[in-house]
Amino acid sequence: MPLVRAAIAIGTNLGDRAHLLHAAVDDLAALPGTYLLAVSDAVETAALRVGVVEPGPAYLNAAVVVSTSLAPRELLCCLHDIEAHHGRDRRAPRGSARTLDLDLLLFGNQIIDDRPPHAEPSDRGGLIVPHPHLHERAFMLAPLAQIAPNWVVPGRSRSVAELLAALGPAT
Ligand code: A4P
Ligand code: MG
Repeated sequence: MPLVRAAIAIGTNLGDRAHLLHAAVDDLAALPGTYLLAVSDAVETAALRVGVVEPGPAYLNAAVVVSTSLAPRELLCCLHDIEAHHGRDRRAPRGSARTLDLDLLLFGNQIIDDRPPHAEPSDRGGLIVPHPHLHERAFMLAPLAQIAPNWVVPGRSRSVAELLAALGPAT
């Protein structure tokens, strides 16, 4: 596989957040065929409510850009392995506090949707890239804009910095 640039979001709001964030960056850098290109600052953000669970403690969020020879699905599996290694409990309801959440935001200029046919947008499983909420979440866009402001988000024809600027102040 040729090297492709990929953007990954890190979120943590349970446990030793700063340690978890740094450990996740180290683990990403150690993935096979993967090279760390840039890491954003960690930003503290109020928990955004997702699903039916009440928002928990504040998050530390960050973004990382890597160059990788992994295929998108392989990379997602690696992200899940890193989450599990750091105590992520996947049985918890969606939106629950989590030690570590690693989301694949962008993979080159690719648009990917490998969910099974007839899946609802809210169904778990499968891979969707660009991440379906990237364009509307400041906690994803702001760290990524620090390190990759000019990356044009496929399907939206706007850069990360432009999408961030278009968000209202309440997001
Ligand atoms: N999946 C599909 N596409 C992707 C992708 N591009 N990247 C699938 C990662 N995963 C992807 O994710 C659910 C399923 O999405 C996976 O099985 C994968 O195959 P998950 O990580 O298992 O579950 P989750 O994180 O609880 O659900 P989800 O939908 O990722 O939750 P959200 O919407 O990401 O909410 N507030 C602040 N301030 N900062 C945060 O980081 N995060 C959340 C998590 C809520 N509020 C937050 C933050
Ligand atoms: Mg996730």
